[in-house]
Amino acid sequence: MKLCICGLGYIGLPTAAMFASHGVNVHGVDVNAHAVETINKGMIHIVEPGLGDVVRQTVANNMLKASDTACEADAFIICVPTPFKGESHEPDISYVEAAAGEIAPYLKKGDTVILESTSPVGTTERVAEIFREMRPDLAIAEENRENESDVFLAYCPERVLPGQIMSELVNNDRIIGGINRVSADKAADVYAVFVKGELLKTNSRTAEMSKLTENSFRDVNIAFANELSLICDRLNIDVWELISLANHHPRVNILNPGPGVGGHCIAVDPWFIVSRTPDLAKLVHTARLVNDGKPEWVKQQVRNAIAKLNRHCTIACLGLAFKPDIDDLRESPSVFIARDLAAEYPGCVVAVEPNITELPKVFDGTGLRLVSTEEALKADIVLLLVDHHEFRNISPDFGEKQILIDTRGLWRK
Ligand code: SAJ
Repeated sequence: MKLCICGLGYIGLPTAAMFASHGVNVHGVDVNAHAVETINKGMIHIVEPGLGDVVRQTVANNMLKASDTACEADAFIICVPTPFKGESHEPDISYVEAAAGEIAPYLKKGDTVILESTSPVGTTERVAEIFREMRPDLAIAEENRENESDVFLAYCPERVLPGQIMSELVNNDRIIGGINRVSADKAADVYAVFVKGELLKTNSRTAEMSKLTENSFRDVNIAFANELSLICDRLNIDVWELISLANHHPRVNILNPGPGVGGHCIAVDPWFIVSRTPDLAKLVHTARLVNDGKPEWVKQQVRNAIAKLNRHCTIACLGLAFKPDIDDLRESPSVFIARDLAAEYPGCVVAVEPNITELPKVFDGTGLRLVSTEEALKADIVLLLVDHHEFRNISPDFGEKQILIDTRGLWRK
């Protein structure tokens, strides 16, 4: 089998490398010239445990090649980003449309095309439309008319957790939504090359919605925990004790409050549901607002603490990553909180982030400094934002004149 993968980022490159290490001849495509060059040298441009070795070996064996253009293949996989349109919460599927346009000239009878990018419902049907417009010589049949298909098309969302991608790619169950039934069968044959999890077949709209639903489920549940943390603070109840007690009920499993929800998935995907059905997606929408409102509430806690100490204060932010034990600072609520506090209290804010050595550009001009945990723990206000294991493994002793704001419940008294 020859495979062409469009998009060699956090999902596309590991997927390409996995296929190549299982005997598939893989041609990867990316618009980023630096990524293409790096991969063709057998190196990687992203951080993911275990990926570097597989890329090095498969490039050396000539099983994996990167390029800026697509080519003829038996199967095509699209793994390009689907960001928001500008400042809005509307999904931008233009990269998916561009990838479909790139692939279309190379399609031939019997080929299978799979879309993996997180997409609003109906995007796979839009890809089918593009193929029909550009290649009227090839039939892509609608549901129930599969015998008339020349090309097979399916949606199969990625569901891997960054940091564990190489093992989750193999072991996770996959949802495979065909534009018609035979397309789901053909796409399942492609993944059967290395996937050990179950290959669950459905139609493309259900598969698209399943990805959005999984991340919305998590967002709604985190929002419930975050809302509880606000209510408990007002009512003078320890939310962590409350949750741990309530979770003793056999059918209750409340998640953990925090400073907000970060990353590129959980804070984004629910909007793809809201934008399609704004009048119906009330709970999903409210969860987004609750989680997006949490950083502001945390900043207010700091202002209240400064008012209480009633003196010039130093503030230490512990953790900047969007979740524990990773170096990923993208869309991290902790970064927004630290940046805003540094702007509000110039020269007074320091931060500890054990997983980075340099602050990202967003802190340029804010005066915020990276310091050691030891130095940070001497600040007047210690704001714990991320439960990294480095912080978990210590039990600091705070003086009477210090205030601890623990957004993760790590060091609560
Ligand atoms: N968070 C909390 N409280 C919790 C759990 C998480 O505040 O109890 C916060 C984290 O601190 C972080 C954010 O939520 O800021 C998201 O972290 P996460 O670990 O829940 O999820 P991601 O974004 O790393 O990965 C998710 C996963 N989806 C689900 O668990 C349903 C992953 O399987 C998906 O593949 C990924 O999104 C994706 O690519 O869509």
